[in-house]
Amino acid sequence: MAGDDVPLFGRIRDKLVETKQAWARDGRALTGEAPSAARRRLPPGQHETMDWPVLDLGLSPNLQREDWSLSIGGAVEAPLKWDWNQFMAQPQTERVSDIHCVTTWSRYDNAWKGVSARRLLDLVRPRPEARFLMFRSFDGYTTNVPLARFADDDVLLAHSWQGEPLSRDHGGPVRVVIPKLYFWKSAKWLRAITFMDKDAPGYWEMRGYHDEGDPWQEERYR
Ligand SMILES: Nc1nc2c(c(=O)[nH]1)N[C@H]1C(S)=C(S)[C@@H](COP(=O)(O)O)O[C@H]1N2
Ligand SMILES: [Mo]
Repeated sequence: MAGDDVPLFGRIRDKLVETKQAWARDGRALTGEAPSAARRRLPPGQHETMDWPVLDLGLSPNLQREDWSLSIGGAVEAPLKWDWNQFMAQPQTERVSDIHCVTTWSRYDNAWKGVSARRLLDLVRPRPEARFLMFRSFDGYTTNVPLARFADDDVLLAHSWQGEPLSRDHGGPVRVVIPKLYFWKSAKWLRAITFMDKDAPGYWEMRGYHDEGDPWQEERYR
């Protein structure tokens, strides 16, 4: 009869309750940490670092500002090409944001200055079919992002970090900064942006990295 199970079930349940009561008495798993502000800021699987690691393919182009230019084309109404002076003549935007690298380090409070993605979009006017972008860099690197991610108001084409010109190692003269995606999406030594109606993988996306790369969803690999 089913009734036979009741005492056994009752005993198991009592044991669980006892254990839980004991944990409550001992304050088990209490860390004494402040409410999880730090954890809300740190995506899953990441740890905070104070320095700023350099990560790239090992070919760090030595570009003088005079030799640098940025071409923007593809599915846009008004393609454009900026040299350094034309780029710097654009309205300048400052943003402070966190870096999250897929290799698990995060670096807080990076002060960037540059031209906002919003400004660029106002000028080139993506066609209705444009849904993705490809960044192309002077070292041959490429990476793709959805247009909706690029259109975020914290996205910059940055030339300065913490009030200083962006160093060659970190992508100077100009790099992309997309704070809400893993840092491999933030192309260094930016050379061109192509708007596309269809998605296409970039350098790491072809090698097993996730297509979108949202650190809060832990979209590291495909
Ligand atoms: N042009 C270019 N951009 C690049 C890369 C690269 O190899 N070439 N590496 C990406 C990767 S994997 C990361 S984690 C970040 C590292 O940027 P940092 O060296 O400034 O930390 O740049 C990204 N942008
Ligand atoms: Mo990376």
